[in-house]
Amino acid sequence: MVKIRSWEITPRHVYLSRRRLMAGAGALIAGSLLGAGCAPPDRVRVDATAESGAGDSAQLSDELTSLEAITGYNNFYEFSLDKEAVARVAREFRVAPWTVEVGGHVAKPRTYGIEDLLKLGQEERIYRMRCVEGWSMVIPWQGFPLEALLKQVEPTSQGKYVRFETLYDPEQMPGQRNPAFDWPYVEGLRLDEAMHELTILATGLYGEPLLPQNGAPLRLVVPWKYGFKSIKSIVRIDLVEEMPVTLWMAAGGGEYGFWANVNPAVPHRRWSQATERRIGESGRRPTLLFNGYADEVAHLYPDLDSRQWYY
Ligand SMILES: Nc1nc2c(c(=O)[nH]1)N[C@H]1C(S)=C(S)[C@@H](COP(=O)(O)O)O[C@H]1N2
Ligand SMILES: [Mo]
Repeated sequence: MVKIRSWEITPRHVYLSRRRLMAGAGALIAGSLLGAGCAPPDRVRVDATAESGAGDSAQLSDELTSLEAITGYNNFYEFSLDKEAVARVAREFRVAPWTVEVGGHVAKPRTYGIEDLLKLGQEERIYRMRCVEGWSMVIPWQGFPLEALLKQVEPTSQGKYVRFETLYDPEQMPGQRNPAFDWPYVEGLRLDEAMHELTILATGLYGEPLLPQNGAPLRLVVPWKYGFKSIKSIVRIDLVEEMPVTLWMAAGGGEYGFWANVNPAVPHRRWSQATERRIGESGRRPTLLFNGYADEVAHLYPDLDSRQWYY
C-alpha cells in the first residue's frame, strides 16, 4: 500500500476525482488511494494536514489536470514555442536507446541506461506545477527521488550544485536552431535542493511512460519552483562546485534567476505572480508561497530575502 504523505497533496484539502482517476491509466493511482481507506462513494477526499492559518486557498481543491491538457499544452522550446504544437512536432522523438551520464565531482561516475534508472524504483507523486507564465496544473507523476541516484554516484565535498543538461540534437529538435537561446537547455539546483525528498526524476505520468512532449524518457520535477526548472529529456547530470549558468539565466538578462521559487509576493518584471490560472478551471486562484510546499522547503532558504527567492 502506498502511504499518503503530506506533501503529495495540497496542505489543506485535496479532492481527487475518482472517476477521472479510474478512467484508463490512472487506475493504479486510484487503487493506492482507495487502499489507504478513504473512499467515499465517488470521490476520494484526503485531508493532508490539520487546518492552520487557513486563508482563501483553504476553500480550493486540487483536482488532477486532464491527461489531454497535460500532454497537449506544453512548454518545450526545443520543439516549438507554440504550446499546442509541441506534441505534434515531438511525436517521432527517439527516446530509446537513451543514456544519462552522471559525473563531475562524484566518487563513482557512471553512464546509466534508462532501463537502469527505472530499476531505482517507481513512486507516484501528485504535484502541482506552476509555470512562471501564470498557469498551473496538477500532475500525477511516476518517478524516483533524485537523491537515490545521487547517493549511488557519491558526491564529493566539491559537489555543491547539480547541473542538468537536455539532449542536443537539432535534427530531432528543430527549436534548437533558434539562435536566441544558448542550447542545450541547462538547469541547476543546489545540492540540498537536489537531495530534498520532493525532488524527483520523473519517468511517467498517469500510469504511462512519459510522452516526448513531457520530457521523455527522463525529466526533473521540482514542485516548489517555477516550471522552467523542471528540465526535460535529460542526458547529463554533473556535480559542480559553482552555481551553474542555466539557459534562462543566459537568455533572460537576469529576468529568470537561479532560485525561481514560487512566490506570489515577487512579481515577474512584466506581470504579477499573485494569482494563476489552473488549466481546466475558469477564473484565477491565488498563488501559494513555494507553490504550497512551504512547510517542506522553506527551511532550505534561511539566508535568502524574498526577492532572491525568485531572482
Ligand atoms: N528542455 C526543456 N525543459 C523544459 C522546458 C523547455 O523548453 N525545454 N520548458 C520548461 C517549462 S517553462 C515548463 S512550464 C515545463 C512544462 O512541463 P510540461 O510541458 O510537462 O507541463 O517544462 C520545463 N522544462
Ligand atoms: Mo514554464
